[in-house]
Amino acid sequence: MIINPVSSMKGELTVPGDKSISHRSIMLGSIAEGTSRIHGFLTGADCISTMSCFRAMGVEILQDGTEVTVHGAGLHGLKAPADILDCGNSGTTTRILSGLLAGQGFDTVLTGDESIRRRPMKRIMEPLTLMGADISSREGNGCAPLVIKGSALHGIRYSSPVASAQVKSCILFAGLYAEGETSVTEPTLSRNHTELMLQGFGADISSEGTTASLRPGRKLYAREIEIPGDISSAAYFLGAGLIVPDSSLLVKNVGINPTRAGLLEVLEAMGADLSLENRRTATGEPVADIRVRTSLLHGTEIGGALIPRLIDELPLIAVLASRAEGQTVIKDAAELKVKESDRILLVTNGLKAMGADITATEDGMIIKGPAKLHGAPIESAKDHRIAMSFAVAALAAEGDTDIKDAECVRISYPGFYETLKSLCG
Ligand code: SPQ
Repeated sequence: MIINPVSSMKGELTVPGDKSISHRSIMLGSIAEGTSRIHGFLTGADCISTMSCFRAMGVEILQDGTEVTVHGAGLHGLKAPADILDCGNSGTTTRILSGLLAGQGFDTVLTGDESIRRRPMKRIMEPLTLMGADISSREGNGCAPLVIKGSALHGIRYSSPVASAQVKSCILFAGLYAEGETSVTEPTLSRNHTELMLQGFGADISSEGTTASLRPGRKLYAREIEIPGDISSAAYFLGAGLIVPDSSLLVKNVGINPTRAGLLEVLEAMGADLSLENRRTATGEPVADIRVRTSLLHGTEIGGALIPRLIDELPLIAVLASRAEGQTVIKDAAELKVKESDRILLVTNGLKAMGADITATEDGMIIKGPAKLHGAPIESAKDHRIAMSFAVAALAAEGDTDIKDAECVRISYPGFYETLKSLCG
């Protein structure tokens, strides 16, 4: 995909539904009693993978674009799938589903694409094993394919070494099937969509600081869910609106859950002309319209508890930092190395190729700006966040940028390039 620079970006847009919330709505809807109606579902490949896995376990799910109806099978109503469950490219599906499957009355095997089969699964295998689960890595390398034999589980108090919503959610889903209370404490708080949605479905769950505790035994009840736009998808348009000259964009209906919205704090710290309008809530999640205008950005420091609140936005932030005045330091973000790709490596290589002054560190990046970016061939390694971040860089660069495997944006944002084009002056 060749992307050319543009002279301005103007207009309004909505972005597709939140990926994390879309996954969880299918998962909880499937094990609830009754019919859940989901509005604004993300039709990206990752969420379709989750839907296919539950259909394979006998759940009736009807989809009409972004409207989805899930006929819940109840907590104990899932059926043994006839085949291996394919999680595609989705770490969220693989990890959370493993927790849910550990306590079923049947065995399963979970796998996914090449990227998924390289991503670390020990982080979920260890706590699940402590709960009494029988889960193993078929190749013995701590990665998928995962073989899960349905077992009797018991609750644990788990102190997670990593701030990860997938690890936390995996354990909480297993906790629904365990005897006794399950609690997970994280080093710093990760996104809390699972906790909010479990509560909405009627589970007995509470949160205090960085600890979430779940007491099993209650049935879950179907509900109506309105999914807000994904802030991780909105991020690319916010970024483009800030670094493309003479721009003004309004991104409507964006989820701004504080455990997800670290990006907004960083943009403000970088001097962005950004405002939040029309604040409201949608099914327990805070939502707003976000307006940005072209801004002279300056460098900042990003680390600590902020990292899990903007982990998926860091490639885009690095792009913005390359156009900002002064130095930006991103630290405590070693998790970037175990996403769909090694995002530290790919961001550093790509931005260097475009003329930026960027150095990879063990747990992040140091970027000195502002650089005059120029077009270059960019390796996305089929990582949707890399492809979209460099599409934004390309708009503010000189000359053509060629993004390899650009179609991988379908994972989280079908129609991304079309929307981008429609806003370019
Ligand atoms: O699902 P997947 O592939 O892990 O997706 C990513 C992404 O960039 O879309 C990460 F690669 O988002 C994760 C996110 O990084 C989605 C997620 C969730 O929905 O619970 C949590 C984060 O991962 P983690 O490992 O920090 O829990």
